Amino acid sequence: VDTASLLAGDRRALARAITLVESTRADHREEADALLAALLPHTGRSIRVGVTGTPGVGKSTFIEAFGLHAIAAGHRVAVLAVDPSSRRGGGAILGDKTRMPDLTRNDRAFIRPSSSGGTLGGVARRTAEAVLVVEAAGFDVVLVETVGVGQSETAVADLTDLFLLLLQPHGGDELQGIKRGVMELADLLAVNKADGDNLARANASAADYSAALHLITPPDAPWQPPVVTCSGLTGTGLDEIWDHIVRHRAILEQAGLWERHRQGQQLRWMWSMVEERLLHRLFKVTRDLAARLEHDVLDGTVTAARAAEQLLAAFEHREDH
Ligand SMILES: Nc1nc2c(ncn2[C@@H]2O[C@H](COP(=O)(O)OP(=O)(O)OP(=O)(O)O)[C@@H](O)[C@H]2O)c(=O)[nH]1
Ligand SMILES: [Mg+2]
Repeated sequence: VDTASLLAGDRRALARAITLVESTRADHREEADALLAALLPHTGRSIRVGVTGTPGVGKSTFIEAFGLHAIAAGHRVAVLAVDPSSRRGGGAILGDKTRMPDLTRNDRAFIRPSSSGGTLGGVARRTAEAVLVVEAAGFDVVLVETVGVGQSETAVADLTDLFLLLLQPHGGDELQGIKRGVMELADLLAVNKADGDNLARANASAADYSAALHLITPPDAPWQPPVVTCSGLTGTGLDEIWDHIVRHRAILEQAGLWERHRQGQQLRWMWSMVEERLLHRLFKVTRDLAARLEHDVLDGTVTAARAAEQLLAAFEHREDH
């Protein structure tokens, strides 16, 4: 990959760079690490927004409308995705590009489907690196979409500055099976599809979510997550969402929390990579012993603690030689 072309915003260099950081081949990994090190001084200047919500809530429609909105305001927008269930050739969140036709065509936008294969941690790490690459290529708004399944929300919250939860207008008084944990991660909640016949329901839902949120947000937190209504279809509320994103950044910067938040994310990434690689190496050198010990623990002939100790001892012994 030609670093100069990438920094100049060349799309082919950009696509190639992302393919490189997504590769699981060992020789590619080395090349990717070198590239990322070279790009590092040119990264970090975007606003990173995570977008989640249950299937059908309107994420793709929203992201297209919001992306175009940001572009009209002078920004360059990259859309990435974390979807641990995606497979190459189908099923990916952004796999069907026609679902964001106008954004796809726009030369101030870059859309990349979720990388596939491996663990959620692996997919998320590759996306985190893709964020750095698009930033180096000059994109200053990065939207990371995720499906509302598994732990992918936590992973995306950990690689973005602000986490936006899209909600359905609901009918009765039930809060639509939204997991409390996901609400706790959200910095901004938007009841989507606030248009046409849905308008009254959307407003009522926003009031309900707002009340529920008051119960879980510490009253002294510098940022109180707002609940708004919007429509990806008509564009209602997109301005307000952008204003909240800007205000969120200003407030966190004032409180000295903006950089600290990103630094905390970097440290968690570092340790999660250490964990992943250490475990990988441990399995490699202790495979037979590990299988035997698992068996013994299941049989009840060795305690879990003993087995763990033996595994680590065997690992350390092998590493020393
Ligand atoms: N009324 C209304 N309908 C919408 C809006 N946004 C999306 N829809 C409709 O809702 C359906 C799902 O929209 P998508 O944007 O594909 O939703 P999604 O959350 O990306 O769905 P998945 O990718 O399947 O999880 C489509 O039929 C859209 O036309 C909106 O703002 N208002
Ligand atoms: Mg979608």
